Amino acid sequence: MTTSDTATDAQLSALETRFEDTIARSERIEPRDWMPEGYRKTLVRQIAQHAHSEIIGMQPEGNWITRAPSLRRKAILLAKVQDEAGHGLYLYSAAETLGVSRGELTEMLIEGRQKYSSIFNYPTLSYADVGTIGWLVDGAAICNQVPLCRTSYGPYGRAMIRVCKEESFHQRQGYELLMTMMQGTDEQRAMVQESVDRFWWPALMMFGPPDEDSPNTAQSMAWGIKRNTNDDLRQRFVDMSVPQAEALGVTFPDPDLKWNAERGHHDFGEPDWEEFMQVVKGNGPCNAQRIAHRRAAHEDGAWVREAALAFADRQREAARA
Ligand code: BYC
Repeated sequence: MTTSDTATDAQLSALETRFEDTIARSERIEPRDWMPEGYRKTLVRQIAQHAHSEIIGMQPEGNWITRAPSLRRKAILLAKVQDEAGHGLYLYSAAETLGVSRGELTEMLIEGRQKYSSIFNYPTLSYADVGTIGWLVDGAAICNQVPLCRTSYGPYGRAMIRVCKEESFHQRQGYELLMTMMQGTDEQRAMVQESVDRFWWPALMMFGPPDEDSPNTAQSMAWGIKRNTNDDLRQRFVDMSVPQAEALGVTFPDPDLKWNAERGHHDFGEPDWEEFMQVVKGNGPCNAQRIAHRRAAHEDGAWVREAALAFADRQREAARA
């Protein structure tokens, strides 16, 4: 039942109470349950942004499939990029349970009316970037997404469980690739360090703006959509990554990064939030290229969608006859 149905004030207040109680008990809201319009809109925004990120995220890594250094690396990269497509599809399906279609969401993406993660607007300049994306970008994604397995909206949380399992494999393949390169030549080690230097700050920006500048966090946490704030997850990611960098033999490009025994966490420098805002507004190094590519793929696929619809119509008619 939605608010547009002719519910009396008393019925509406009973529905609201039931919704609030479900959230308070940390139980799940399911597609047919009543939900406030703001909750639905927030979920559509976040799930669509997440789905778009998975699909646009195929581009920077897909760039290297034809130039992988060995058959083994090519097979791993192909599997990973295919997994990202799958994640996009689970997420679009989760969004569809909220009354929007994948077609509408794709239109909104290519018209610039919906966002995708800032990280995918940076270029991949060497094969080491495939490893760094796996280690740091998928690592940041896991940090952000494991708590989302407990998000209050059922279809989103269930999609996240499978996504996180696959992201763990992605993270490990990235780390293993970098470890292999670090055991190679000086030139390979330099490639890894150069790649980590470029991706460290953009990876920290994936968690979103600082909490005091995050307009959505408080309400999303009250509704149990988000389980942690942007800054909490960013800190968790830094603490997790520092020992991994040490084991790998690389450094992060942050002179302020050091262990703070009192806090029991690492202190670290401030990302360039002006750069983040520019990238989110569409002015990053690859924004125009990413959207142009996505638009072309969508337009090139029009005949497939038309053929599938015509086939479905014909089958329906045959069944009727
Ligand atoms: N990039 O109030 P805030 C992956 C926007 S991983 C662009 O804190 P919220 C993958 C935000 O949308 C990446 N925009 O927002 C990995 C909002 O704008 P609007 C995808 C960003 O939603 C490897 C405004 O800034 N992961 O897919 O409470 C390979 C204010 O922010 C960013 C997810 O999407 C950003 N980094 O918190 C392949 C995870 N950060 O919409 C693929 C799910 C913020 O109000 N999403 N904005 O105009 C989330 O957890 C949350 O949406 C965020 C932001 C933590 C990202």
